[in-house]
Amino acid sequence: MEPHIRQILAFLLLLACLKFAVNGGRDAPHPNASKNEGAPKRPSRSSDPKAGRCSYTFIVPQQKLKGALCVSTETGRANGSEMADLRAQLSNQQEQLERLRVRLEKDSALASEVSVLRRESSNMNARIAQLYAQLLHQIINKQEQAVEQRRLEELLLNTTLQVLQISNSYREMERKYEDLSSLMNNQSQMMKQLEEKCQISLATKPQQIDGSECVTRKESTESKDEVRNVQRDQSEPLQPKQTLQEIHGLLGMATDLPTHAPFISFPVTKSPGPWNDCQHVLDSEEKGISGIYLLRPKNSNQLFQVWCDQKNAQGGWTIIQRRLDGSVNFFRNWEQYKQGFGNLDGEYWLGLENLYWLTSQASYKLRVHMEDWQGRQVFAEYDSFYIEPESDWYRLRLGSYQGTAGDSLSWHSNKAFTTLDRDKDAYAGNCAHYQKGGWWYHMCAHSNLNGVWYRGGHYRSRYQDGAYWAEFHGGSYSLKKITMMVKPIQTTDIK
Ligand SMILES: [Ca+2]
Repeated sequence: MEPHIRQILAFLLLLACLKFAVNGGRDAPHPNASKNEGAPKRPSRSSDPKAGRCSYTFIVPQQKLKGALCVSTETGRANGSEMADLRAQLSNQQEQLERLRVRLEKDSALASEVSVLRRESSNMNARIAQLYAQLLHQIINKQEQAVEQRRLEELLLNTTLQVLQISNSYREMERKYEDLSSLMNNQSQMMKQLEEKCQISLATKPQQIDGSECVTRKESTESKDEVRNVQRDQSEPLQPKQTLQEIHGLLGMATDLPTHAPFISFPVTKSPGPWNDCQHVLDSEEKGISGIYLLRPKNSNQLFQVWCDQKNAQGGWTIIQRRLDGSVNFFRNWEQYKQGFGNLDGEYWLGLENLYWLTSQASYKLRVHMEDWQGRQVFAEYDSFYIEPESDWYRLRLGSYQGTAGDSLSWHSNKAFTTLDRDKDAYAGNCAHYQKGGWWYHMCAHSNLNGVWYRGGHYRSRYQDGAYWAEFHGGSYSLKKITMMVKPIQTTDIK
């Protein structure tokens, strides 16, 4: 038992004793009561003159009692100092009780604070759970972003690899181009050496030269024709006084040259010519053989070479323009379109001046043969075709259309020829600048057969500058093969 509780119990016992003492034992039962009634009875408050002696015994714990313990009421009354002590103790006990009560109140305040803290703790837990969920969400997002970033990195890597491959291919093509250029230069030098040898042999042994080798300068000067030769693309112009017959002879001597050279090819005919046109050749003993022939239109001094097509559409066709591999640049000036350019066995433009003289000697028809990148072939034929002289800017005159390609040239009939440096079209600007070619532009073109040769057909460009025929695949489709050819109108053509 706690000491203070024991003290309290002792105090209460003492207090009861004191009360008894103060009452003077008046409440004590009469000694004879048990004899009279035989049962205990609550003592009455009547005063007893015989009272004054202690008739109760108090047992105080933790004390060894010896005999009866008597408390004299008189003694209690007389002992005031003890009362004072008891009051002081009572006061102390009350103060202790008061302190206990205060402490108890403090404890209850602490309990309420603990409760508040518990609620706050619960709120904090909820908040922490919410933050944890947010953090988890952010982590998941970051993982997704990391996956996306890895995917983009892989894409970038693949693109870089492709660029490198393209770059390597480009370098390889450049190297091949350089090889071919050097081969071409070597063969040009070889040709020059052969020409010099021929001239020396002509000077020393003119009597031994026959038609199969060098044609004598005497024969060449007799013709007094200025040769208008279709020059090889990006090659040096030939000497103007050197006749084509001389070249034929030189080529005859040059049979030991490498035959696989891609840029060099020579006339396949042995016919000396000159012929009026390819129909003239067809009507002669050379019929049926397509190749390069020497022409000189009637009533002209114009001497030039062309490719004769003796196979397609009954033959007799003089090729005036051809596209097939994009090897020749057709974005040229007026003078080059006038004189002609390209390779006779490949892509070339005959030249407006040659074309003028050619179509002046008779009535000609024009046939345009085209092939797309899927191998589909079509043609457009005009039953009349000629051009005006240079004084009228080689104006186009065209007859009626027939064919399978659709008519994309009649719109250009009666229009002057336009190049980058000579604007004769009806458009405010220069159509040749936008279409990147030379043509009988109007405002500007339904056909642009001298435009840029784009590989693959459909092309992307700022302007419609491909080699197109609008009625066949439209203006955004660059054709694969194009041939423009003329042939004199024969009596069988007239219906
Ligand atoms: Ca113009």
